[in-house]
Amino acid sequence: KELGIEHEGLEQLTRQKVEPPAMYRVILHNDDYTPMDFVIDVLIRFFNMQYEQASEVMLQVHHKGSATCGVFTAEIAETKVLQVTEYAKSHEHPLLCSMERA
Ligand code: NFA
Repeated sequence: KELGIEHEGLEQLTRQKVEPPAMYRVILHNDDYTPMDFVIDVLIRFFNMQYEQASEVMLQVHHKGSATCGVFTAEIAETKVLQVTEYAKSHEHPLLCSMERA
């Protein structure tokens, strides 16, 4: 129990047959109105980036139309999308954040 072994089936104890979790890219999309500094703030605040990396990703979104901010399991990716969407709306910016299966 202490090692969590009680919860594993005999099959998983005898051979490694556990699928890795599905992963999702979280995408930021360009628009004409959200300030660059705000996008950098979002990347630092919700995607744990340093200023330099946040600036690079922001410019990638600005120039290419979109960019991946990170790759996460479904529950984490959903939370990031909700947090970014809520944060942008609360600051009255149209910044769009979405997720897609990696
Ligand atoms: N295109 C926005 C501007 O010129 C900046 C931006 C970058 C917006 C990345 C959204 C995402 N102010």
